[in-house]
Amino acid sequence: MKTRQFLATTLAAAAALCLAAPAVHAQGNYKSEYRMSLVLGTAFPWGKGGEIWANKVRERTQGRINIKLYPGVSLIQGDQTREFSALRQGVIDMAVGSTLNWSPQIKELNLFALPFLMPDYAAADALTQGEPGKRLFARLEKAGVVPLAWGENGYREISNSKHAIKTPADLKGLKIRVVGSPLFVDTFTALGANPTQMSWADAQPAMASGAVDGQENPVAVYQAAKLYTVGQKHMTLWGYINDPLIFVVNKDIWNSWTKADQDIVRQAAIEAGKEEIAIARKGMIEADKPLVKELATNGVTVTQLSPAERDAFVKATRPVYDKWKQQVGADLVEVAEKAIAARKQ
Ligand code: X2X
Repeated sequence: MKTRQFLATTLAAAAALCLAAPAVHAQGNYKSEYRMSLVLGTAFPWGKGGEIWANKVRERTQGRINIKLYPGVSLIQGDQTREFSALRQGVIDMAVGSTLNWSPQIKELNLFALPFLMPDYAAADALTQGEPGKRLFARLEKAGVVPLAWGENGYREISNSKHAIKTPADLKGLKIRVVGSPLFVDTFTALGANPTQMSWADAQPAMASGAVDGQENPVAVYQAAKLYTVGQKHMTLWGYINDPLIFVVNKDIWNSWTKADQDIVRQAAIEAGKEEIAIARKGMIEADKPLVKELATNGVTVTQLSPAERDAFVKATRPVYDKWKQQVGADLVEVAEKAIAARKQ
């Protein structure tokens, strides 16, 4: 009797499972793992943002959407400027990516690399959280991906192994590693430097061997990567560009999820983006800038520019700004300039 009852219950449970399983599949063809691409791993604010997103999604979907992090853009062998194409093609399922790395494919994203467009954090927020951000997300959707939220790599400051940079003349002849977009080559050429394009993976050995003299990256990246150990002893805080990050999902993957799960992934991205921005700015927005102080304890010479000194860099790069305003789209740049002028400080 007991055995029969047990058998009946087991059979009923098995039947229910058989019925339920195809229903789940019909709703969405879920993979056992989703691959998230990142340039920088969890030692950096960028990677932490990706981890926060993945954890929230895993928890809130009870593991239905299980995300694995692939830092070092390892799904595309470290070639960060190919990330956007790989995302579109489905080699990558989702990413927290830099606008700088995607700008070779989406020219409008060069907006953020226009030299000295964003004078402060409020200006960066005015772009990502305002009309320019909306337009850029629409542009990305048109390109076939699903953008969900903004994060931030940070204001990019220049370091080098030779001497303090106080004027554009100090950059003359310095070999500077830059990221993917040709806009960077124009900017550093205008400043009299000798720019060379290189992935982040190649940049660190190049600094260590002295193949390049300098680089530009946020202070948080410089610190976490310990660039003072590869000869980068001089840093100038010029804040010439801010590098936002975008939380994004491949379109086919997105469409394979239920509406409820899409909502969870989007909401988690928005929250993770906010948290990531706070992490990225930590140490830089307090009055005494603790992160900058840390540089000094690592033996780095930190150069702060007076407004007049900074202005010399703005002037020297203005022709590049004007040229690339056309490439980005004069209309979008004007919307951005207006958003910045109207920002709350
Ligand atoms: O390569 C860089 O400099 C980095 C890590 O900041 C980016 O991916 C834009």
